[in-house]
Amino acid sequence: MRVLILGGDGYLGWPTAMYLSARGHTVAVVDNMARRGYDNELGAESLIPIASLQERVAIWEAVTGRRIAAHIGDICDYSFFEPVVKSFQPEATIHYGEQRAAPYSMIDRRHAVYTQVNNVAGNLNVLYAMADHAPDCHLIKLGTMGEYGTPNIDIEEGFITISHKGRTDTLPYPKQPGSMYHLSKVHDSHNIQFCCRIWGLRATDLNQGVVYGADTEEIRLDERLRTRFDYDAVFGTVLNRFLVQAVAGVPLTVYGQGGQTRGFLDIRDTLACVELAMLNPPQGGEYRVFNQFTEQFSVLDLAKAVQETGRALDLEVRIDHLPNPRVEKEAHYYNAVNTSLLSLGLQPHFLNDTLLESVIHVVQRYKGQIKPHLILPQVNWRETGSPPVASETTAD
Ligand code: NAD
Ligand code: USQ
Repeated sequence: MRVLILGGDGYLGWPTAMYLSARGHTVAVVDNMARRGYDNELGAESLIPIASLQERVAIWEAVTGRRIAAHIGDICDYSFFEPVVKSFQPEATIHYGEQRAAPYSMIDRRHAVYTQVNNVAGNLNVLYAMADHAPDCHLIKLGTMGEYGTPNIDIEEGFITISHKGRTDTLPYPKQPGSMYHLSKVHDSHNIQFCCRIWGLRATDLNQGVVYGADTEEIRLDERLRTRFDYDAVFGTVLNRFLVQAVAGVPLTVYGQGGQTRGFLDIRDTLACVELAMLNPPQGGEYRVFNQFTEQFSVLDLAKAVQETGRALDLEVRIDHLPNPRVEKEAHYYNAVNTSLLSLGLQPHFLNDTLLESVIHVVQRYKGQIKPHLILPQVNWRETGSPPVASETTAD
């Protein structure tokens, strides 16, 4: 298939590009390098050094003989993005190309506005370009399990059947997201569903849980093909962070009680899920939602698993309970359905000691790069981030 991957320089986009290219698909990627810019802004960087997108594409071609076309530009810039879609004529568009960190979106007003404009306007451009130039293309959009929040009932896959005053309907599942970033994904979902309804587009919204891991089959071909691995308090996700903290000898940063429960998956399963969605497209006009995670854990469960694995590797791992910088429930019911991708054939890689050990080994190779000052959280949900006096002059 002709597959356009948006956000193809990112943690998940780059491995997906290689994975689909290796399986014979014609792959083009789009990225504006915004993610590398956030690192510059925050003084952070991927633990694992990564080559530029252009270098990685060239190395991939040298190693495999397969070509991945790279388009450097902003999805929000329609004069750049529209011709890419028009000329490439994708059969599937996999949309990873958004600002994805909840803490980044909560730094202050400017970062909240940036996140929502970048994500929502970019996604609208994707929808308009598809409607005008590739109306049969299947949009595979990365959403988040965090769109649902933590309701006190089971979380269904996108829709829930409700009986109200004697009448029954199947309606979008209620959304209670926990950050300006997670809200942007809710807005995207509404826009996608609407465009499927009015223009007959087809789309799969993958409500993905938190991803962990550093390796895929393709990355193992050549060290220079590695994808980024974030551990800082803004972009690092919880399990990847805990693994780096264990190696650095820093206490694991459990926020609050650690009872926060989320869906998780191995990075290899992200690639498999996206491929399964792509190979099993919905009908024209259909908007469907798959919950994309393989297991549920509480934050404290994960910390204890890392502590246990660390012990076996002679790492002394301590667990700290920090005041929670986020506003979220720390002890709650959580039971989310994830049967759609399993019924399409997903064979999950479940979290176990071997996987944790293998990521720890990767992290140990880059131990010298760890910057401990990036580990403690600085962004507080309870504060707007505005300066004490109304003196902000930064333009949007
Ligand atoms: P990432 O930040 O590593 O990659 C996103 C890429 O998109 C970056 O390379 C960035 O430069 C690019 N991008 C952002 N805005 C763009 C724009 N306007 N134009 C062009 N490119 C743009 O993130 P990731 O971890 O690979 O996540 C990919 C997607 O999956 C995101 O949409 C995220 O919300 C979703 N997701 C990620 C996780 C996770 O744990 N990593 C979990 C659930 C959902
Ligand atoms: N947490 C800690 N300690 C830490 C880091 C996080 O206790 O050091 C807690 C958080 O408070 C939260 C949970 O761990 O309760 C998950 O946090 P996270 O930073 O790993 O994940 P989150 O902010 O939800 O965002 C990540 C990705 C995002 C994706 C989301 C999927 O960055 O792109 O959408 O996971 S989900 O969580 O299902 O919404």
